[in-house]
This record gives sequence, structure tokens and C-alpha cells, in this order.
Amino acid sequence: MIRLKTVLILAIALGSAGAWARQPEAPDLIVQAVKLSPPYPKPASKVQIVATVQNVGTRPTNDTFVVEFKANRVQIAVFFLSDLAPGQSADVTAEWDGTAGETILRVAVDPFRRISELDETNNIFHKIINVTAREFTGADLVTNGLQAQPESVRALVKNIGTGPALPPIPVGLYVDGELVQTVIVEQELSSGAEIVVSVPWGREAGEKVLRVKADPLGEIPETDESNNAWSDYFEFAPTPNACAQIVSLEFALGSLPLLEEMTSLPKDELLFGFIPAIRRQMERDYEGVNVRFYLRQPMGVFSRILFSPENRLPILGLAPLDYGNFRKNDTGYVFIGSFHANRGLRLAPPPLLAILIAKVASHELGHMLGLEHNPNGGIMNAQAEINPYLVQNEKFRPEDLEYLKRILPMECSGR
Ligand SMILES: [Ca+2]
Ligand SMILES: [Ca+2]
Ligand SMILES: [Ca+2]
Ligand SMILES: [Zn+2]
Repeated sequence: MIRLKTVLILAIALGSAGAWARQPEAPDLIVQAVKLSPPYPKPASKVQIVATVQNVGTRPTNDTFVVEFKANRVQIAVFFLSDLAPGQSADVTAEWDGTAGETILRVAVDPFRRISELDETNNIFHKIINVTAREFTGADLVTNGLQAQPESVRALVKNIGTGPALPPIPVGLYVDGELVQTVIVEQELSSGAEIVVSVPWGREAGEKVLRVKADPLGEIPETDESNNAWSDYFEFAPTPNACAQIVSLEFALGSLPLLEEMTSLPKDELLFGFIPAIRRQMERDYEGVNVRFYLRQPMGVFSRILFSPENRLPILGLAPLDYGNFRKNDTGYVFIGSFHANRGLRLAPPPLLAILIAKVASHELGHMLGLEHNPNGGIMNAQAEINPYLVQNEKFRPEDLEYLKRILPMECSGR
């Protein structure tokens, strides 16, 4: 027995010494570029999308792999490639019927992980496409910073292109992922010109993600459609009073690639659009209850909803029951891995997926505040954490909401 153990340990030691001595050798696939033909497509035109795939690793791929094209989450083409030598690249061309407005194109190489690579995180390329009847003039609109005023949000919109941006130029304000206001700039912005745009907005209390985007619906063709937005976190008064329950919404690192795969959104849209939209839905569910939600880590004592990459199917969420909310620092879970592994949930369009995730999170928070499952249904329906479609349009039942308002009153006098 003892001798066998010794031999095993030796073998492990030798194996790891060998691995240390060598540099890792493997292929590394990337999508190097994506080009359109015609470069500025008009509505109803056939668009050719050319993706250049390259092996930037140190070994040939030695196996077949897939290049997958998706337009707004819908698969439009799949190609099989094989045997790319180190440094070698290949073009693949997908045909696409351009739909008017803005489309997020996602090209992924080896999405099903057939090839073991030096870097698995650089295989996805997002390109934002505007299909519009308006002529390309050399414009490239960007938003450079934003400021919250008492009655408005001010943003600096600039044309960094080589030609003019012609009016009308729409500028949209998103609050926690929701387009709440659009203003129209009625003047031409010549190359290099900038303008301060004031978007009216009645301020809301609490942490908010504000995002201002030039040409939000993709009506103006530009050299770069991915640099049009500027996003920032703000916290508006009043600060939470002593009766408030602070709740931190935390997305574990491993949950983000799963959300990316489900939504096909670029990171920027995921962080400043999709995830804040989950918070917005939870705020609506808890309207009139003294709960404050944070996406950045809050100060002081707080409870957490951890959005984890775990797959615990059929369970989508889990939380301790704390009747009376005596503990103000509980942790509840929403299993993004379970959402990802459930086909019916994985394929939900992003706005609906945000609502479904939020409903499970609101349900778990309900437990953390002392609510049990409610046989009358609503958000505390026992099935909510297995099938959130059942509660996608549900609120808390009146008796549940009454309880929540009683333990977390908005007014804090006498305490
Ligand atoms: Ca790679
Ligand atoms: Ca632009
Ligand atoms: Ca545009
Ligand atoms: Zn439950």
C-alpha cells in the first residue's frame, strides 16, 4: 500500500515538472475582422458578411470547427472549417437579408468548443450594423461623457467622422436599460463638430445606470456603429433611510459569458443595458417597499442576490427564509447556469429573459424578507423558481405586498 502511494506521488510530481518546463503549445482561433458588402446596406438589400478567421496560436487546429453567424440572436449561417495552420487565415461569407434599423451581428469561431485553444475568450466578434435608407456621408457619431442635471441629462455628442452628420440626429436616453426619452438634434454636425444635448428626465431615487446613445435606432449610417453610447452609474437622493433593506445584485464573473451566449449582446450592452434592466424590473416588483438595489457594491450592511454560473436544474434560485427579516445580510442565489441549460429559457428574447431572471430574483428576495410560498400565486408562487414563465406578468399578491410594506416601511419615523 505504502509503496504504491509513493510511486503515485512521484508520477504526479514528474508530470507537473514536465508541464512547467514547456511553454503551452496550442492553436488559438480568433475572428480577426468582419466586413460588409455593400458596406452601408439599404433596406431590403442582400448583404454579404465576410468574416476573416485566423489561427494566431502555435499549433494547427487538426480538427473541424464551426464559424457561426447570428443576427440579433438568430442564427443566419454556420460554416465548417478544418486545419488552419499557425498564422493562417480563412474568409467565410454569409448572406443576409438586411433588416432596417440596428442589428447586432455576432460571429463566433468554434462556439461548441471542439478545439482546445491557448485563449478561449477571444473567439467572438460583435459588429453593429445599421441598415437605413439614408446615404453614408462619412459621419461617425460618438457620445463623450454625460452629466445628470436636476431636470435633465446632458451629454456631449461629437462627429469624429470624415464627413458631416446630417439632421435629423436622434439622441436617446436609457435609464437602467430602458429607452425613456429621445431628442432630435436639428442641425448638421460637420466633421469634428460637437454639441451638448440636453435630454429632459425627471430624476428617480437610488442607483441608476444612465446611457446616452447617438442614433439609437440605427437610422444614420456611420463608419463605426459601436462607439455611439456613453454609460455611467449615478446615485440620486434621497439616500436610503434606517428602515431600508439594502440589496446588492452581484453577477459572478462566470455568469457573464453565459448571459452573453443567451443574449448575443456585446459586453457593453450586457453590463449597461441588460443587467440594469433586471434591476429595473425588481424595483417595479418592490414598488412601495423600502428596498434599495445596487449593482455596484453598496456601503454598510446589505443582503446579496448572487447571480451564479451554477446549473442546479430544475432549480433556478434558492434563498434562506428569514421571517420578519431579522437578518439584514442574507445571501440568495439565482442560477444563471440553470437558465442557460434550460432550452426554453435560453432562447427567450433578451427583454423577456431579463424579466424572467428578475422574477426569480424577486422571489428569492421575498424569502430573504420572510415570505413563504403563496398558494394563491403571484411572485411567491412555488413554481416561480422552476418555471418563471408562470409569473412573468405577476406581481406580489396583495397580502404579500402588505407584509413587505409593513416590515420595510418607506417612512422611518419613530425608529
Ligand atoms: Ca481563441
Ligand atoms: Ca459611431
Ligand atoms: Ca448609426
Ligand atoms: Zn421559493
